[in-house]
Amino acid sequence: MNHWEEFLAPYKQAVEELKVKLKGMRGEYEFQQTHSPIEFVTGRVKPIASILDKANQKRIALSDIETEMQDIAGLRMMCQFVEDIHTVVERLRARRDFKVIEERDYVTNKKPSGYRSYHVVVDYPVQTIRGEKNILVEIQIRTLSMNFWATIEHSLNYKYSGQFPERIQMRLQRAAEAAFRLDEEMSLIREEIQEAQAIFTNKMEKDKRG
Ligand code: 0O2
Repeated sequence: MNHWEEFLAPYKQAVEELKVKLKGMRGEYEFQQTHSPIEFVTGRVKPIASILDKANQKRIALSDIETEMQDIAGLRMMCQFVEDIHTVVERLRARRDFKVIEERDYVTNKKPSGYRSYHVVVDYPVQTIRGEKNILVEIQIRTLSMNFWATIEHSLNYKYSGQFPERIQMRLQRAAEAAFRLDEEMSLIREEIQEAQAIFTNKMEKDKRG
């Protein structure tokens, strides 16, 4: 095992465990046949090249990345409605298997790029053969529409290394505003949508039972 593999092993474990746990939250809502504030959950360990890039950009010494880089282990929780984001954050704060140590609300305070999302940094204890190891994990909570925008912007960022031509920059700003308005519109008809989804789920359950 090389140095990086050994260093990243507990981060991989944390991501795998948290994917199971956070997907489990969604499962619980499904059992209760109530609206789930969680649509889906993804997770990843930051690739080594991205860790090195970020350390370089932010002038973080390699010996400090464990404490200074909070998103080596990252989870994303996607929600249908902006209101769901706040429900999810409350559930995360109430959990006993990790401790929320920092929150960044880019939903209310969007970034200059137009990025919106709610970031929660948690201190998660991983059990290893050498004892407990505490890992920082960043959980990003966002709506489907925020996720759509961020995914597209992230790919473009990769292509242009953050130096967008003015035309693309303007389009991205407009797309961010459109995504924001889409969330607002959906929130206004949230109750109707949730009622329709409940009717649909009940029908599927009845059909399954025959
Ligand atoms: P990747 O590839 O997703 O891992 P800073 O970079 O200083 O603004 P900091 O302290 O790193 O902030 O933490 P922050 O802002 O809470 O979270 C950084 C992560 O949030 C990024 O990780 C992205 O995942 C996401 N993010 C933040 N701003 C933007 C943005 O403008 N556009 C998109 N698409 N995502 C964003 P990485 O390491 O940049 O990338």
